[in-house]
Amino acid sequence: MQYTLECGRFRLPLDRPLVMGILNVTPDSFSDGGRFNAPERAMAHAAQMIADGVDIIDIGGESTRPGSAAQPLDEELRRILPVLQALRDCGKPLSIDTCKPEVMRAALAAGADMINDINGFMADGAVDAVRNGNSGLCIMHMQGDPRTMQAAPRYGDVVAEVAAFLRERRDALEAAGVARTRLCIDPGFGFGKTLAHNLELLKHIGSMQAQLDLPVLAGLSRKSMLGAITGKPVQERLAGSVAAAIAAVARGARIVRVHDVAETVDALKIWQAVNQNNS
Ligand code: HH2
Repeated sequence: MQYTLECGRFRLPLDRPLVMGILNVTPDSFSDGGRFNAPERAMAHAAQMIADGVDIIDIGGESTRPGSAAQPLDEELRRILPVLQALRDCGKPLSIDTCKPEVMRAALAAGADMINDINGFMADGAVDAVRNGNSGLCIMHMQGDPRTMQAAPRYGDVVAEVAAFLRERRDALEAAGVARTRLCIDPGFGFGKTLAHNLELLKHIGSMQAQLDLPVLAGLSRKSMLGAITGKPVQERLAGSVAAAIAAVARGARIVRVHDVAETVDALKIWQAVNQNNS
């Protein structure tokens, strides 16, 4: 299936897998908290990601790692807006990772190209905040909330339940007037899921994408499911993260959200070269 993602100032053909680079401007994100929260350091990190071949930059001002607390609105805006403004003309689409409708509105007014909502635009006012214009929208599934989601994730059929949620949110956004070409979906790896749930979802990316007729974005980078498989702490999950990105793309994912852009871009180039020469 050929997809194109409307993404604010950009139209992104998804005929090759795209790399969304993570720019966390938080003091407490699970793998890089505190490293890029000063605006100059965030800018330098963004410049490096661009040099490394990133396709979309995802700016986050609130950590959503398991157990993290929500940020006050003012603080999230204070973290995000200067970086968004400074990067506005960097030539790459800028995504904002937020669940708050007020942050969505402010970010779009300041020129963000995409909104990435781990809460699937469920907050009161979230759909209204994004319905106009042509920003890209990523709808993610999460069971529970970041404070409690890893306590006891439970599903009857994880793939069917995640797909049903994403379908309901797709339909809600479309009913509000959002064109389908603005949407992508994300099963939300690690967001209220055990290792077995995550693996089941990873295996079914292709069928979910076909059923919902929307491109899948997959975020596996450095996550604890990789630690559970390899036994490695968060700083030693580079190889696992690259392998997971390739596994997701091989199952059909069109966008991968990663910390390690250079390594992922190289791995995807190899994967693509081999795939283009299938005989
Ligand atoms: N994962 C994280 C945050 N946002 N958005 C999408 N669409 N998909 C994901 O899998 C996803 C996401 C968590 O990772 P990270 O940003 O590195 O950490 P933190 O939430 O601690 O800032």
